[in-house]
Amino acid sequence: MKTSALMAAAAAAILAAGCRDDKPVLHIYTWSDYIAPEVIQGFEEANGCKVVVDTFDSNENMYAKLKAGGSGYDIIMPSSYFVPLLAKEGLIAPIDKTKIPNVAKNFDKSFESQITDPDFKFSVPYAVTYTGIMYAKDKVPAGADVESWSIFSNPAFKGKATFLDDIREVIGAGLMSLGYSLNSKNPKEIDEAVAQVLKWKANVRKFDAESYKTEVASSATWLGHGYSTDAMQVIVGDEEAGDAPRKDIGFALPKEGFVIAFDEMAVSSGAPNPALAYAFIDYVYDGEVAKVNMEYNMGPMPVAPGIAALDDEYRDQIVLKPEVAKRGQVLRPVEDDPAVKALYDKAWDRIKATGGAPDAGK
Ligand code: N2P
Repeated sequence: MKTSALMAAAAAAILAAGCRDDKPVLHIYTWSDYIAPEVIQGFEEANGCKVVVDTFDSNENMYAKLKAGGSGYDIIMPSSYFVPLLAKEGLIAPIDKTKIPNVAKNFDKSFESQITDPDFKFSVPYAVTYTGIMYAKDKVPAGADVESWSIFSNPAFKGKATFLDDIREVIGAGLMSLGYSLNSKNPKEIDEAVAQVLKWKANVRKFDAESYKTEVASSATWLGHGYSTDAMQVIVGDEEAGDAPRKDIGFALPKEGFVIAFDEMAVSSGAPNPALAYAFIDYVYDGEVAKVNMEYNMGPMPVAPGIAALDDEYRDQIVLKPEVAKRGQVLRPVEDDPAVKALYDKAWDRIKATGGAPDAGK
């Protein structure tokens, strides 16, 4: 081979290996541990691009960052209930449905009642999480009911419990434990929910929405208010990463009610690369891609052929049984009503400022 041919071959090899540094970039702003690495890699290879993932731990923190002008994101993954606020404030752009044929083809309509924007005007549903209680099985005292929010006031868990650092999740748990709607706008009910959470807070070490999963796994804490996906990822383990299944960890969805929260994919109004954003949304609605993604994420995506393709052992862990699902309540928007938002903000300030177990975070 002549030198020039050699160099051309080397250049071709570099291109094929994805080593060009002038590749287009897709910036995604999402929750932690929420997209399978294989899915990211598959998308990069199919589109000759690079994907950069940045994470947030609550809708409020995501919103604050976007408001402060910290964008450069193409895709943002707010919870469904938070989409109307982002749309109202012009932070996300209307969806061009002509660019995402897989969505119309593969969307599983049985999820329609759980989302806020069933016409996909501003967002396309990504995956659903259920909020419950992740726990270390051997630390639950005999007779204690871990399928009830009241476990948070059991003195056996003093300093060993954490709450999500999330206003709607925490106040919602208080509301549901009292038999009220998760989406209550009633000041008296919200007040009672605060009192309930403050009772639990005597045991609570900190508010945290990301590290609790490894803390329960390592016994640093024993009870974590948390997301089904996080807990199931730990319980099922990750063979490839060398993480064995954890039979000693459980996840319970309280009988008084639990949160059903869809997270969505929205295209940022200032998206540097909207074409790649649409390509990604369409890609994750492919049945085979969705299957791989769900078996990593451990939460259902509303992608009918993906759900149909799940391996049986995973389907049982990912798709809720109807008798369990009916105890859940769908998180709905209250944030777009300024008076109700103020009520929740005040309640949250009181929760954060009062009491807590030793070294409880404020
Ligand atoms: C974190 C998942 C968060 C989902 N891994 C919030 N609905």
